[in-house]
Amino acid sequence: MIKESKKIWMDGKFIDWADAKVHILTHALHYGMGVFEGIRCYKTQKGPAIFRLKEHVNRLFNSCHIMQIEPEFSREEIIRAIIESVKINKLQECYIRPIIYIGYGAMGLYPKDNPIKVAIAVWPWGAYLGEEGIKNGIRVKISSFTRHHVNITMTKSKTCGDYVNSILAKKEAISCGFNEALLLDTQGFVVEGSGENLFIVRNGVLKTPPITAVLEGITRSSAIEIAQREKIPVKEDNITRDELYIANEAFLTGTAAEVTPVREVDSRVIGNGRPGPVTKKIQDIFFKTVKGNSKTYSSWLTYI
Ligand code: PPE
Repeated sequence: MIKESKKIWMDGKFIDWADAKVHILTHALHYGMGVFEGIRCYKTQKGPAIFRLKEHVNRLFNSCHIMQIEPEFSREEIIRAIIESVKINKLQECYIRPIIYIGYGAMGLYPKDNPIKVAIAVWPWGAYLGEEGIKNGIRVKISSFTRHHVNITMTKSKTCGDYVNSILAKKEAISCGFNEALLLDTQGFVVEGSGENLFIVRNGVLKTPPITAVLEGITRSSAIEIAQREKIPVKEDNITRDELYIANEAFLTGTAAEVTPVREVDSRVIGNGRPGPVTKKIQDIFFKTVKGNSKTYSSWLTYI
């Protein structure tokens, strides 16, 4: 169960957690037309700090632009509301979920004049794939479900409805005894997890799929920047399933998943079955950064 906090921001006002409700005929609930973000706020010595807030809000507005959803709030207003949400709930560490969606009005697939609603909820959320997963790695399964094609649902938007595909993949992976699913694109290349980007290490090169069929992950771009600064060669290129099987290392990145090593894919051990040196280095710098212990990437944090 979710850990409840006190207040949720809805269309400009803070509402008690229990009262933050929508009508059953809310358009987005039926057809999935809404966009959202996932952002984390970490405890630091200087108080709570939000990781890459501006980048997340920019992606939220890009999602709106792609989906032709026009919120009544500006980027600056949403940024302020996110900061206020963390403050008012008095949380040192939390996950932040802004959502912009088509509200109650007409039903049917042409919601021309329905209101565009905005909400921001925050709650404490621990390691998405488990503390044990972060430490020792997780076991993943290649999904029987294919990832979105850019001309089916556009993958640079974080659209609510897209996640039906993720839920199907995740449920399948878990029912087969794995921790997470990895999806192939329509061409058959390995592209991403149900809610994470993928990296592999082979012969000293860090490789990640290009951003065609995957979400332009903010943790992904942070990991790339960290690797480049550490002089680890990075290549964006297609990855095949068998290349993943013989990788020396693999890991997943995401706001929720942070940097989680992969120790097994389809019952094949990756490397020596333990998080490898490149994974550990990126993971270590990532956690130092988000916890406010890195000068190099201090501009990535917004202190509350
Ligand atoms: N791919 C997908 C499909 C995805 O949903 C996410 C984030 C990522 C990649 C990584 O992107 P980024 O967070 O910018 O590094 N998934 C969010 C939703 C998780 C959930 O279960 O809800 C997240 O991590 O917040």
